[in-house]
Amino acid sequence: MLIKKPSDIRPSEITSQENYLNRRDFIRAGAIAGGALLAPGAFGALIPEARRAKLDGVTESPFSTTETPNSYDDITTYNNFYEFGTGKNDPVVNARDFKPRPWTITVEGEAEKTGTFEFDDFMKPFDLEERIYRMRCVEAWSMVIPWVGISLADVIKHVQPTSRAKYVAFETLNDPERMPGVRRRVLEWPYREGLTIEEATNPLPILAVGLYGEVLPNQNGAPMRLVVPWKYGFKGIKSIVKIHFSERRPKTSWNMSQPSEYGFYANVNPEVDHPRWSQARERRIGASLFASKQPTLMFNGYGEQVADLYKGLNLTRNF
Ligand SMILES: Nc1nc2c(c(=O)[nH]1)N[C@H]1C(S)=C(S)[C@@H](COP(=O)(O)O)O[C@H]1N2
Ligand SMILES: [Mo]
Repeated sequence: MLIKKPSDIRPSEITSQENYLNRRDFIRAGAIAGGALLAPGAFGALIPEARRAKLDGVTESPFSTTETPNSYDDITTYNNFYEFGTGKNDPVVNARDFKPRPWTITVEGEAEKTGTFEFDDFMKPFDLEERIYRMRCVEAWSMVIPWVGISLADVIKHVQPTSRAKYVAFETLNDPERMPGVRRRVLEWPYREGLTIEEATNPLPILAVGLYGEVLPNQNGAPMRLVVPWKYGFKGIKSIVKIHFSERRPKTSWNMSQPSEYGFYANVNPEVDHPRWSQARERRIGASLFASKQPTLMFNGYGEQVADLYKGLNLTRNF
């Protein structure tokens, strides 16, 4: 079993959830007593700025995998983030001095609560959860990552898409001053990604703001990036500045760049090969050099949660 169902949650996890809730009640009571001492919004997610700062009030998610996470070092030194260079070891070096503040998130298109929000204000209504998810890159390697994030479905519910919203699109910051990689046209900037509204409101996707209980490192997409665990890693767009709701399918970066190799859906599927290599097996980063590749699971092992989204869809044609 790879994913815990709510019925499998260990008592220790329930206890920690209860402690957390008690703690929140406590903070609430203190806030009433202490009045103006607490900033407005102190009940919601507060993301500190400092590098590697601890995140407060994080609950454990029942959606986590029970697999052992990769090391902090693996997760933060072997990255894809073309805005900071195309080599796996480039982002950790080139994003070191990137400042993910001040930061705004623009919500636009087919939704009721559109506008441009300071990052802190954007985060306030939501709860922070740790979710340990498997990530499978299209390059046939994988990692297990203890993200901290907010539920994308919660965000979408909050901004109230109109009935015309069939897709949600995301864009990364496009700033050649702060991101040396965008001075080269290796992709058409800004980096773009998108999901159907059904995919985006599934309980699994998160907007991650942390890693190993700490603030998200720049090279992993600070201050906020998408994580969609049943899709190839390139759907997990980093350093998001825009969320757009639309009736029509949005353009996505890798599909624009090489449409025959990268589709819109990008669901992890061991049966549909990349045109230049097999997708049947994966190499777990950090495993012994002598370890053999492991078989890749349909939907990265999240089929029980997401297979219904694609009923009747030809997954070979819609790759
Ligand atoms: N803006 C942006 N987001 C991006 C990328 C990128 O180059 N630019 N690379 C993607 C790819 S291919 C992968 S595998 C994951 C890697 O995430 P990680 O470095 O946090 O492991 O980020 C995705 N998000
Ligand atoms: Mo990737």
